[in-house]
Amino acid sequence: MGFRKDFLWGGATAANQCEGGYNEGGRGLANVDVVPIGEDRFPVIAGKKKMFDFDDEHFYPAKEAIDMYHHWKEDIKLFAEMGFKTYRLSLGWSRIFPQGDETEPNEEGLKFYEDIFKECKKYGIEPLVTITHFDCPMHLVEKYGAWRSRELVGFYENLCNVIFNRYKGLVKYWLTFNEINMILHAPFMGAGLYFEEGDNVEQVKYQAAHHELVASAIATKIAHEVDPENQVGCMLAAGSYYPYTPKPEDVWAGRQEERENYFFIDVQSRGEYPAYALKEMARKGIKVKMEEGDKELLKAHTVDFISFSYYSSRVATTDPELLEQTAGNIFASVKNPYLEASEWGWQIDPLGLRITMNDLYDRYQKPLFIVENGLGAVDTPDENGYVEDDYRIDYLSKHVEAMRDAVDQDGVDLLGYTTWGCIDLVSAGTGEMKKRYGFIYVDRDNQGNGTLKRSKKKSFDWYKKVIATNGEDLSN
Ligand code: P53
Repeated sequence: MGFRKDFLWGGATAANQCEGGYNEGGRGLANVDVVPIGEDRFPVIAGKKKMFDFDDEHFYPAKEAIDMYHHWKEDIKLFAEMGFKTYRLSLGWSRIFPQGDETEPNEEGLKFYEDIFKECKKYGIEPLVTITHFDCPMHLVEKYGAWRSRELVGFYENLCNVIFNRYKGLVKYWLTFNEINMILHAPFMGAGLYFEEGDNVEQVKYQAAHHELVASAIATKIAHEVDPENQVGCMLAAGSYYPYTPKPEDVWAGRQEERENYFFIDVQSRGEYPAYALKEMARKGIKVKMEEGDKELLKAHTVDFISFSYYSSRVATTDPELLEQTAGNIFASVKNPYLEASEWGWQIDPLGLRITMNDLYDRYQKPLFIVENGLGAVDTPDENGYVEDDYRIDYLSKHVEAMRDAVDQDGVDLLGYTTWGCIDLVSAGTGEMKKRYGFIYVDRDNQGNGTLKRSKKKSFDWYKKVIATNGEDLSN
């Protein structure tokens, strides 16, 4: 009983939210650099706000972030001390291809990640690598319109050829696109997309999504060719929908919301556009342009496992305007009256994780990997940087328990669990430092002040014990 013997316990980060060093080592500028702190950080609306560079009025947290660019050795040592079996990180595309469309990669960027992977191996930590976590070189955004252009597929393919060959033997677990469904909800952050006046926004989004899906299949193909040991996963921003009432219309509304997200995973895991998506696109007049061979490619190179992030369940209804909404601009949904919420209004639902796991496992019958889960909270450190974060321990222990139930009681095949932001980092949704997820506190505030000193929170020792007992002892 319990988790598999080789269960991959660990933590997760993303390059743009922790590395900093935005102009070091020959790195090029990326979409994720030029979004300032604030709820309204993404220029989504046509013609409104277009941020292609820095300005003097705003603070850009990704520039320095928590400066992992210079602290990675110390940080990995702390992960090892907790007993991490895996560490999920992402590659900064513009470190390896500063412009994105070069033929030759930037050696300094490649070497940076190679050193990190070697350091992980030293401690027996298996790297889990997200090839792109929301980032796209700014040059590709400006010159090609990012993923709206088919040419991005080729540039991504170049990146994949380089990294799979270079990191062969060092990295085995790969994720192609972080939260691939985010392209619909936050297109600039998710895929570097922006819209001009007169654009058919839905058309552009689904065309870009198609390019990402093809790129993902190509990545899977190359990964398997270069090293049959490679395991490639898709990555979904998950969280099942509950109908607000038993009214059939509410149930139906939930089904439709889920399909919008499942669409991506259906293609990546089953290898074809699902019937409901084809019908929906036809109804909306969306015509996805495919090239010869695309369909065969998608069919032949499906993913090995399904990874996802889970923070909350969601609620669907036919008349959302009559009901209170949750906070958070990206995945706001109707408020569930039975659930508590975090300080940022994200509703807390451990059983929802078990439900989500069952939904995904029933649908795809492939191993699952939970690659993000956690509580964003305000931490108040004492003079030594120690944080008594019982609220975080409470959140995580309940979620681990629910995931254990999914494994033990329901028979879900789960490869591993990496908590989000195992070390405090910049929030993707708001750009704040104040919204912390870590077991490790980082002395830095929203304005960029602080010593960047790392210190252990109470949850550090808690997680260490959870890992040591393979999830048996969750007590605080
Ligand atoms: P933050 C929204 C909803 C679900 C997942 O989010 C999300 C978002 C983006 O805000 O993104 C993932 O930092 C993402 C991470 C992100 C994390 O969730 O807004 O993969 O990059 O940091 C948590 O609290």
